[in-house]
Amino acid sequence: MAINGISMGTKSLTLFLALVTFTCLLSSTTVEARDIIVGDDSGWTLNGFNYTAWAQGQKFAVGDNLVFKYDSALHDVYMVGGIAFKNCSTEKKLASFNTGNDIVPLSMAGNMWFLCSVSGHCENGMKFKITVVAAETSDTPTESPTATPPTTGGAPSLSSAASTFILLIFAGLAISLL
Ligand SMILES: [Cu+2]
Repeated sequence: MAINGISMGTKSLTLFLALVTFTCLLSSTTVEARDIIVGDDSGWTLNGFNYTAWAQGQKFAVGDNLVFKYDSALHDVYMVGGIAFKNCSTEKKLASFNTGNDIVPLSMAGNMWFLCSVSGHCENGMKFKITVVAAETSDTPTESPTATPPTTGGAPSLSSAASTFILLIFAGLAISLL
């Protein structure tokens, strides 16, 4: 009787630990911030690199960092709005950087536009738009022309619902074994 009780307790404990481990794995794999180097090995430069195509081939999520690597004597980085972007205008900049190794955190979902303010550089390709999606989603970004950052409600609640579901399965399993 006593031995039986101990073995049952151990079984429950094992299940509990398995549940905790699983939950930790679940949360650690879904949130993974990355440093995305603009232009990959080319960096941020005026050499005919197609930044528009580059940006379209990337996935940008909240929590990632955009890293601009360039010669600060030759280029800079301006963050602008959609209309300014079209016109290569820097009059209404939202932010600007010029260290040559600029790290721009992608802190919210929505569109972001970047360009180089040096005369002629934007017109010659040093510009690109990105669409930042909420973390933990693998959906394709919505093509909204205006920057209307969606609230980050959908994905995390879906993930937590999944965790709850898994928790319930484990709980049911533990009870059935008792
Ligand atoms: Cu430039």
